Amino acid sequence: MDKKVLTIQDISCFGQCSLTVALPIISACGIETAILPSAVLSNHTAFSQFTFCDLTNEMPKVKEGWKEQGISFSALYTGYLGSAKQIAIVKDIIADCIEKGGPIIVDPAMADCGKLYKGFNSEYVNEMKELCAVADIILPNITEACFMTDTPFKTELDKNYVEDLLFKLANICSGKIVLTGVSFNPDKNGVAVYDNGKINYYEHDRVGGGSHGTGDVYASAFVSALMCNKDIFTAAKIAADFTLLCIKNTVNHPDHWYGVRFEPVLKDLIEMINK
Ligand code: PXL
Repeated sequence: MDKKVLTIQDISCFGQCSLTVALPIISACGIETAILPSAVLSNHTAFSQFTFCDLTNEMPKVKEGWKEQGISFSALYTGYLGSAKQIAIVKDIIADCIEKGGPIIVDPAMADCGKLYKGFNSEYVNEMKELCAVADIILPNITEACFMTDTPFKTELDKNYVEDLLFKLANICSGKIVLTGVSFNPDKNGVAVYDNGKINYYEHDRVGGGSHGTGDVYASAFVSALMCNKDIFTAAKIAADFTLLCIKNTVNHPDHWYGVRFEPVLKDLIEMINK
């Protein structure tokens, strides 16, 4: 049977993040993608204003409907969740709708640049740690890793700091870790992959001064590559190369500050995955 991924995150109607990024990217890579929206926003929360319709109460009804009809998925990928209460609901979905052994991939999308996104607090961080505990793979950025491990956030990183973060995360989550935004030099960016006590790094050029929505593009490309049978380090590397291509395709468009122009380079992702 074909693989089916379920992704749970918000719909920001405008702004190229969460589901409006995950659905096109994973589908374009040939993987059937089902969605469960956690909230509907007019646009993401980096804009000065946004509407927010919380779908927490709808989610258990959707899950029950799927359970009754025997609908299940081969993998789960979660991103931005609308409330701390949703984390318990996601755990029920894992129990009832994800096939045994299907990878649970959690992007604890809640913070960046040393700060939590608007609307999140320490209760949400604690609940997110609980979700990471049941994940097979987590994809935090440095800020999220700091919040989850009570580590002071730093902008200048060294290997000791990164490895300390990874070992602390490994105490919270029994799975593998792909830590993003690992940069030891202002001209470079990269990822560190923790797998059973071993750490591997992938470094690439840094372009531009930071873009919105790249965490979601990264996680979606990672899930796509993983579902196409790439190993975790190769998937992490492909996702980094694709995200960099998206950033290169956006830096000369200052009006496009809210997300990255990923659509014209989707074909490059498909090529990298099929190589
Ligand atoms: O890209 C992460 C993200 C997802 N969803 C919403 C957001 C953000 C980041 O700001 O606000 C609603």
